[in-house]
Parts: sequence; C-alpha cells; structure tokens
Amino acid sequence: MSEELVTYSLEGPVALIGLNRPDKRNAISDAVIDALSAAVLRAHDEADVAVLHGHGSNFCAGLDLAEALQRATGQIARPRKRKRHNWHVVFDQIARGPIPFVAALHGAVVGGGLELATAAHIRVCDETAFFGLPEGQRGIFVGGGGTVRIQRVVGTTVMMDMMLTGRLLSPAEGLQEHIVRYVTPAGQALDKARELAQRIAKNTIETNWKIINVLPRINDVSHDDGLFFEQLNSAMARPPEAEQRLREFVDGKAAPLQPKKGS
Ligand code: 1HE
Repeated sequence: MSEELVTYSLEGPVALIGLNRPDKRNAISDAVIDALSAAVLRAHDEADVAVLHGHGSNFCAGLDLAEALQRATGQIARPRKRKRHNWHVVFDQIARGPIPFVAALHGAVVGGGLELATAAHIRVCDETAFFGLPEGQRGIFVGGGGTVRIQRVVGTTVMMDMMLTGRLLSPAEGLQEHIVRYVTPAGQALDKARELAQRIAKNTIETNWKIINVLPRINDVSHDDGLFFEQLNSAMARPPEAEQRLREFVDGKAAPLQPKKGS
C-alpha cells in the first residue's frame, strides 16, 4: 500500500485511517482506492474500531476528475472484463466488514467523498464541513454506492434535490438530514471521532459486528423477515464475554449508563 496516499496508525484498539492527498483535496484516484482498501483490511485484522479522516483542509473532494477525464478520453484503457466496481468493493469492506467505522469530516465532503463517508457507521463533522453531490454539474453520476447508501441516509427527496440543484448542505443541515450525528467546533471532529471510537471499542466485538451487519440488512427487508432475522441473531450462541457482562450487571459491578446522582 502507498503510505503517502493513505496514512494508518493504531491507538490501542482503534485504527486511524487518513486520506492523505491534501494538494488534490483528497480526491479519490485508483491508487487512493487501492491504498484505502489495504488500510481497511489491515484495520480489520488489527483493530476493533476504525476512524476515517482526511488530512489537510478537506475530508474528500470525491472522484479524481483528472483521472476520470483520462478514462473518458481513452488515455486510460477500459478494462477488458467487467469486474465489480472497485469503489463498491472497498466501501462495502468498510460498511459490511467486521468492525465499526467512525468518519471525521471537515471541509469538502462531496460526491464520492460523501459516498465514502456514508459507508462509515457514525459520522462526526466540524463547523467547516459542507456536503454536496456535484455529479450533475460534472456530467457524470454517482458510482460509489451513493444511490443505495446516501439515498437511505437522507431519503429520496433530499438526494434528488442535492443532485439536481447541486445545493451544498451546511453542518446544521447535515445534522437535520442524518448525514452526521455530531457537529463540533472547527478542527475538533477527529478528536470527537476518536473519543466515540474508543467508547465503541468497549462493546464486545460480536455485538458490534451484529449492529453494523444486521441492522442495515434488516432495514432492507420486510417487517416479518426483519423480526425473523432479529430472532435468529439474538438467539445465536453468545460469546463468553456476554455471560461475564451480564453477571457484572447482576452483581452490581457494571458501570452505570449515567453517573449516579450526587456522584
Ligand atoms: C481535484 C479535485 C477532484 C480538487 N479531482 N483534482 N468532485 C467535485 O466536483 C469537487 C471538485 N473540487 C472542488 O470543487 C474544489 O476543489 C473544492 C471545493 C473541493 C476545494 O476547493 P479549493 O479552492 O480549496 O481547491 P481547488 O483550488 O479547487 O483545488 C486544488 C487542487 O486540487 C487543484 O489542483 P491543482 O493541480 O490545480 O493545484 C484541483 O484541480 C485539485 N482537485 N478536487 C481532481 N475532485 C464514483 S462516482 C463519484 C463522482 C464524484 O465524486 S463527482 C464529484 C467530484
């Protein structure tokens, strides 16, 4: 993997994965996708939770338009065979893998950058963030799973408006449309994401896996099938940590959900 294009480090159980092409506003080229995939797969092995962020003044300006132009003009040859789109593969590695991802967003979160952000399970932004889908202005279409993922997050009405008009959403609108769950002062999104990731890492690995893999699938099926899948999952053999955690609660040794009054 190219260490320049995507940075990787471990903070205990949390992997930090940073898009690192700030001079091009972290635009996603084929080389960036390969480096991102390598970092994500490494985090699957080494970490219990990962944080995605961008170096420089933006999270990500989306598809590398210079490379897209080279592809459109035949300067980059078309592949002979139709393989699964590499963005779909990598964003699914994030969204449907073994560990939760928290995205820390700032500056431009546009086009493929928003598609990448919505592959994460929780999103935090700072006050500098803006969200957009400028594909219409560029004569192209979303291709990184946005029709599926972004549409499920913000709904058809909002996505249609963003795509047709090119309207940019502010952090407050991002919060309103469920793109983000947390907004921080400028420069603090990464710290907040790290804090959330450390907290998520305290859950059992098995429950985290169920939350990120079962919930989105149940969202896609009927009411009856959803309840059936839920029962299957809740009846799955529980790992030893579950018994230990249940016992801690019953014995009064579990940390309280909220600090006790007066303490
Ligand atoms: C890029 C890209 C890029 C910047 N591909 N090179 N995405 C877009 O339509 C967004 C395009 N970018 C922008 O609108 C602006 O760059 C930003 C609002 C993100 C940032 O503005 P600013 O003033 O800080 O930077 P800049 O001066 O516009 O760009 C700095 C450099 O980054 C410049 O290169 P330089 O060599 O002239 O210095 C830009 O060309 C370069 N750059 N963005 C390539 N995206 C699978 S489908 C997904 C479809 C999409 O993602 S569509 C959305 C594409």
